[in-house]
Amino acid sequence: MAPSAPEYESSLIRNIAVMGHGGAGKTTLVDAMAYIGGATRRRGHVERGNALTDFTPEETDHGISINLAVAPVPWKGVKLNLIDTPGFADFFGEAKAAVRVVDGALVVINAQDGVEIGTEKAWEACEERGIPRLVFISMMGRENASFEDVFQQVKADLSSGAIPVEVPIGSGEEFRGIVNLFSGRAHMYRSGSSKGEYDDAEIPEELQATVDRYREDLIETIASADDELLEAYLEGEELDRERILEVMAAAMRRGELFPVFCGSGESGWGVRAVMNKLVELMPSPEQAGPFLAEGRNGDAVELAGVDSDPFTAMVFKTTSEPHVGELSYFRVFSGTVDNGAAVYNPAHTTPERISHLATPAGERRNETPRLHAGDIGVVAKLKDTHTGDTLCAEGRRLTLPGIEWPATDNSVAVTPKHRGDEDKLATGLNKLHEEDPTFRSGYEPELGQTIARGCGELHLNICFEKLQRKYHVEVDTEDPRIPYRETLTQTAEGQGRHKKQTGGRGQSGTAGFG
Ligand SMILES: Nc1nc2c(ncn2[C@@H]2O[C@H](COP(=O)(O)OP(=O)(O)O)[C@@H](O)[C@H]2O)c(=O)[nH]1
Ligand SMILES: [Mg+2]
Repeated sequence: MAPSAPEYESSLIRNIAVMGHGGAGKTTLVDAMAYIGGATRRRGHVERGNALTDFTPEETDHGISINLAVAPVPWKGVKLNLIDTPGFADFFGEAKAAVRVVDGALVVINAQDGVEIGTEKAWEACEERGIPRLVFISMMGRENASFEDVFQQVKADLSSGAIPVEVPIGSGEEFRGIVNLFSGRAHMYRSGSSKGEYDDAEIPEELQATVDRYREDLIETIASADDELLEAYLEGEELDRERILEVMAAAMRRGELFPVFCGSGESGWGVRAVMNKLVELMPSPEQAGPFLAEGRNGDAVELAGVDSDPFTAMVFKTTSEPHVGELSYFRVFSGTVDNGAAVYNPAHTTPERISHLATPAGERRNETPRLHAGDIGVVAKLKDTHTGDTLCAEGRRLTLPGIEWPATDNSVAVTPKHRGDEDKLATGLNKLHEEDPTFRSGYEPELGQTIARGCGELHLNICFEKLQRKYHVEVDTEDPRIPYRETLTQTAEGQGRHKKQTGGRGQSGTAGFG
């Protein structure tokens, strides 16, 4: 366990999921933010297997994010709790879990490929929760990168409320700076800089017309979100920066405006500006609330995201590793929790103890004596608490709405490769489900097979890799058998009686799944 982490008051916390299509540059961007914010001492790289939020052996082997992971980044006195999520459909359950516990999202889009299926799915998941979103068009330094094209796609495919607050200076190899439309100044990045350092400059002449057009759009859009501001704008008054930000944040919370940024996670260019705006525009836990919970008798209870309300927290991820044991990652929705506290799990009517309370940072855990409302923590060795469960104060039993998992529509039959491994297989399969609720398995008597279900072939294969690494069982897979249905007419003795068909298609496949 690493050294202790500083405590952050609720008003100084922003919980943000980093979402988007696989390969959009999310993990790289999170690593850049952690490095620039001083949370880490060296830059990590996805390909080198040392990015802060891609650390499991399966992730470093495949070079992609498979699990959600938390990166706390201190910036301007605030803590950005970033949750990096995988973008591939196979691991969408992780993105859904992250979206359940954050108050805003940073949607990353690669400037080469634009809006992809994973971008749309991520956007939809945010829409369902009604959380504010900020869009980052990354990889501006790549060949064929186009801010304008991608912005038009965002407007057409995601939301007409998308509005650039920056424009890039050059793209591809020519990408060298960004114009901030609020300040009307250019940031020219220093080549070779590792933390996105820039020189302040005038807007390049050839870009002035474009900047004017975007700037007018931006100011008009913001002004139309607020009557008073609109009036001031129409009367030609200079608009106050603080007031603009306030109006913009409110419009974002209403789901009307989505500011668009650009840059490169790899070089760190444009990353500081995004961090500034996450601090300024994303809601604190209190602003994001109230949160709905269910009381002991099914009554609806509103909880403010503040320390003075009763303690509630949601477990959004469970992992277990050899030598570490089980770890439960949770977000405090209301109240506070102290290390050593006795809490309660209403779903399993079990008391639990918070021991070794910590905040997660990639695979590290930093011990902390207390967490305030809104913060994200991790605790070891809970007795009977699972992903999606609520933890609350013993005296005040409250349950938060759980996590909506994506459908698991891929299935395969499994048998242990080595004789005698049947018990190990059963235990391992259960453990996999514990860590990943979108992986399910069970013996299906109708088929005479043990069936594993997941969100895709890659998902299932990676689950079997984990099974081998952590639980030392290798499996052979085959197609599930087609269920035999007794529909033949009995012809013997000329009886000709139809047997009643049992087990509809929909029911047969789900037997034995919890
Ligand atoms: N040129 C360039 N490559 C990038 C940038 N950001 C990420 N990459 C690379 O693109 C690939 C996918 O990035 P990653 O961060 O894993 O994307 P994720 O799947 O969204 O997390 C990796 O090989 C990164 O090194 C960038 O800003 N510029
Ligand atoms: Mg990733």
